[in-house]
Amino acid sequence: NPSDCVSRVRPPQLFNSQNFTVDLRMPGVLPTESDTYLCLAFPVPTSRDSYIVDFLPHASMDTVHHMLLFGCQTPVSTSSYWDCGSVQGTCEDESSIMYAWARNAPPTKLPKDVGFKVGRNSGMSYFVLQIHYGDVSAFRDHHRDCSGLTLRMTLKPQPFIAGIYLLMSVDTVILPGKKVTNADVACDYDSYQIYPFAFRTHTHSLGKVVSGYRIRDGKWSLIGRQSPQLPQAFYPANKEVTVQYGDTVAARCVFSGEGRISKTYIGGTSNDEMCNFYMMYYMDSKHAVPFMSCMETGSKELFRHIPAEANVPIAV
Ligand code: IYT
Ligand code: CU
Ligand code: CU
Repeated sequence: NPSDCVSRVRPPQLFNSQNFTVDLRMPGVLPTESDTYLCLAFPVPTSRDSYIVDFLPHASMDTVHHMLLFGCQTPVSTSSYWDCGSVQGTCEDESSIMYAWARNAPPTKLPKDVGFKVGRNSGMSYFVLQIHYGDVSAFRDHHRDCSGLTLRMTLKPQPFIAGIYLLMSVDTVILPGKKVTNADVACDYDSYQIYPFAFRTHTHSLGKVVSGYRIRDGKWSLIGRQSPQLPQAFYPANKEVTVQYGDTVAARCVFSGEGRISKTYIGGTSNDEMCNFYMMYYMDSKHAVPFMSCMETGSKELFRHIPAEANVPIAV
């Protein structure tokens, strides 16, 4: 029933309730080609500060390969939905990822008392949902899809604010046929303490393993390590490892150039590569920073001390 597919804000059940839900659903789409990426923009329904406290995915298991939720100021389009597979993408300005659902991976839950802060005053005016339809053979019957995400939200200020720290390589070059190329990224951390609780890795097909660390007094502590060939969801991070002023955060992606006949660069297409390590953290709301990133190449000297596990490919 297509009328079930329309995006809507469900008003509070009670007049004075601070809680509400937002449904981000594809409006009954029929992708015709495999590996179609469709995006949907939805204005944050209030100008007041509000908080996402839970995510409820609705995805057709036989067709949806992954879903990503972004927050931003200016989406590429505000029409009901658009093809966001090519370079045009999701947002005109900086976007920040807030949620990932991937087939065959357990979805992330936010810890208690933690919320993503959104609202037209906090620089997050739009939600953009990206859905990757993988195998579209299930659409041969011409049924329409309303996959998406329900956000549980509240106006009640949360003690802790969720955020994302993205480490990414911008200059890696992978030589054809070369068995091992490391992309090393590291930055000094100079903000208030963060508590990483989930991490996500992203490369394209040449990535073998991606690991993220905190370095304190020369000691490397693992935040998370995963194969980017497994579903690219947020996985639980090592909760013992927090990051504070004076620490260094570092990530290594291991690539193989086998099977390529020319150099592979960082870029947006599937013939290019990416090296991303995302940390999802929470932070005291008093001095919350919702998005941070690191794009500096890690020094040889620093990475001489990286634990050996970072070089061990994960079998998939
Ligand atoms: C060049 C690159 O590595 N791009 C990544 C990381 C990235 C994410 C965001 C870069 C920027 C962003 O605003 I959000 I600038 C990249 O595109 N990663 C993809 C998605 O676009 C999020 C991924 O699946 O991690
Ligand atoms: Cu996908
Ligand atoms: Cu990519």
